[in-house]
Amino acid sequence: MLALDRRMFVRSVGAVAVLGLAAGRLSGDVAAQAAPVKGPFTLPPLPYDPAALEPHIDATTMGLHHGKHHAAYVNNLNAAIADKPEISSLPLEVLLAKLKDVPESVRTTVRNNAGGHANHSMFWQIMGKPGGPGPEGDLKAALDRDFSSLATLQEQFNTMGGKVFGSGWVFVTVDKGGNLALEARPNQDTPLMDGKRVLIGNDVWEHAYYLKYQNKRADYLKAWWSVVNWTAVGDRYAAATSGKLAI
Ligand code: MN3
Repeated sequence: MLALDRRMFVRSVGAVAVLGLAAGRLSGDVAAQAAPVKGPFTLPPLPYDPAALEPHIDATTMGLHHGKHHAAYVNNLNAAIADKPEISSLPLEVLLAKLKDVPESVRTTVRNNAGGHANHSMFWQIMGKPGGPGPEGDLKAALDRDFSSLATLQEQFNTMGGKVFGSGWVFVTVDKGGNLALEARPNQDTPLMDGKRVLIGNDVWEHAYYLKYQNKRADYLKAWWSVVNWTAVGDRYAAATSGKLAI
């Protein structure tokens, strides 16, 4: 190869590598995603069109978030437990509550990916087309009792979400008595790891909002409330108080 050709070759390979990197960044942290693995866990379908949450959450973000990020958590979880029959038949919420019993060689992988699977499965369910009804009935009474008002909860929730350093989630948990509490967790950790139940949670990883909101996480946190499906949240509240809420 002549020196000039080699330079051209190196430059074009470099350009391809840069393009590949850019594409990988655009689709998030899933550039190295493995081929699909058969396993007990499956990606639940998005219960609405990816554009349904516009203009608050854009269709591109939703498509990548569900079809790439969540899919990768499911796939990685299935891969991690493929040869671990002692844990592969456990329901997701049990697996997360019993992480200390998971073989150490895969414990961190299970924690991250089972957590990611549970968190996102909850997340899609509690959102929907903007403009639906607000909290009603027992749920509204619990919000007013434990946070004095929905507006106060939103303010405290957004403040907590803004303080998550790096990637994580902010949650409202619910116990069997219907009591609500706020907490934040790093990475894909979830209150399910402590046997608690989640009423709602918001994803403050940059992949959840960066295409539309860039560094303005506070704007995303504020806008997110417009797509909370309070009917679905009310159903989760009823399930939690009757001991039937799994994840
Ligand atoms: Mn996410």
